[in-house]
Amino acid sequence: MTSASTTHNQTKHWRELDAAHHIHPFTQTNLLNKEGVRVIVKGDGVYLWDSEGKRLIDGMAGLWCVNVGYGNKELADAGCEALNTLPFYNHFFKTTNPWTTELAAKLSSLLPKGHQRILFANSGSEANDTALKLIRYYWNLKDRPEKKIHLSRDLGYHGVTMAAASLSGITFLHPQFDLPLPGFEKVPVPYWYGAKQAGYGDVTPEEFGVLVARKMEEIILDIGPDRIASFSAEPVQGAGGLIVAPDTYWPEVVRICRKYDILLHADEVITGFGRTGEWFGSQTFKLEPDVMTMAKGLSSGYQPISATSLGERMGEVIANANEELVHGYTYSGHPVASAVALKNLEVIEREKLPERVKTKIGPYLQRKLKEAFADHPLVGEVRGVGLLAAIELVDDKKERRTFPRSQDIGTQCRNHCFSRGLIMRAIRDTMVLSPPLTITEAEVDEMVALARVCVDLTAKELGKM
Ligand code: PXG
Repeated sequence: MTSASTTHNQTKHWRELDAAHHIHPFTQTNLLNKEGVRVIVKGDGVYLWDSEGKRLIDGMAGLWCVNVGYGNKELADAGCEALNTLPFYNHFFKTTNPWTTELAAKLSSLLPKGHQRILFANSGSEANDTALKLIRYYWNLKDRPEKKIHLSRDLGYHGVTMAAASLSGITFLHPQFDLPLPGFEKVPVPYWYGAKQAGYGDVTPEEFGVLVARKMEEIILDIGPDRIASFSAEPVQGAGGLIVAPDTYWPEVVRICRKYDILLHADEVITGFGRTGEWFGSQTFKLEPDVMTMAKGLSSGYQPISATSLGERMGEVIANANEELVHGYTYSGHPVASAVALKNLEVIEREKLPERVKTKIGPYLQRKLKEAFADHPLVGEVRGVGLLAAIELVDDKKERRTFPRSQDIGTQCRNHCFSRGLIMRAIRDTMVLSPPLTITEAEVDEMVALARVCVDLTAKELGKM
């Protein structure tokens, strides 16, 4: 048998097993099983290989997380060393381990001022659940039990547990599960490109930023500020469509939170660890959050680990409470995940990846994308910050009008990408890139050239080119 047919038979075998036994996240199982799943077998740098030997350039760093790129031996070795030394022990019984304590201290040194107390969990959703519980606990300890409502934004994504999904403003996350839970309220999204279509009129981004913040304030006054516990937001909205707020938005929102004594929760699950050109998106956008949540880039995705950090205000109250904190997971501060995350932070720091994103490769990607898609008939806007970028495919550029959802142009474009060897995420009709922070200029060139080919193919199918 030739090796090509061997690999083909292996692929077939894995597809059959997967179809029979594996239910995938965010996937229509019966459709996927008919089509057959793609088996990813290897990663190196910014590239992945599937079981048929096809190479893909991963423009999404996995799921916005492989910040140091695939195949980093230092991270693998750090994980192996912990696995061989202490594969598990917990933190429940007055115990800790060297890797988790070192990680907590290292992370504290990198976080914004005041964030000196950290809790660990395993996923972004869990970190957000933890943040919400601690926000409630904080107000209970402060004798303000009426402060219970959690505000967040339309099109926000905060995960899938009962509370994190309730906090999310992507509404399709809710109906299958009778969510959101009571006590979760939404405020508008600072999505300027969609403002005209959403009925805000022909406003400038600066005007729009203030307008959206004012709407938030109106909602707060309607509910009653005394009932509102917190406002949760991603510094840049990721899964909601890579939405970068206009410059006028954050200063207003921060002011409003302070004015009404609403705790500010920055969900840094995507924006953390160099992605926006600083260690944290909160620094890029000057948020000064009371609580922060992190996952993904904390370990560059090499191990499941997440963290919730408390600013001084919450940290002091919670750490000095005269009772047990009734919260924690079996795997909170897992030694192997902690060892890998600790090494990951060392690598990001030593390689100066946030600085590289801010001064070199981030501006390079943004410039190359703008050049490649300037005046493209299908592209309404190229936007982004650091190594987060979006190419918005639109029906009518002048009116800033999108295609009807039923046409699903984004998926059409994404299919071209996969078959040409590029992984680019489609969020509605917005094509998104979030590559490893280690990507080279030559690899950016390759990625942008492929993206152009695939958007051209989509435009031709639509008769726009
Ligand atoms: N907050 C943010 C901002 C996220 O982006 C989560 C929380 C939840 O993390 P976990 O680890 O529980 O998944 C996320 C996750 C996508 C996509 O397709 C994005 C995420 C997860 C899966 C898919 O864009 N973000």
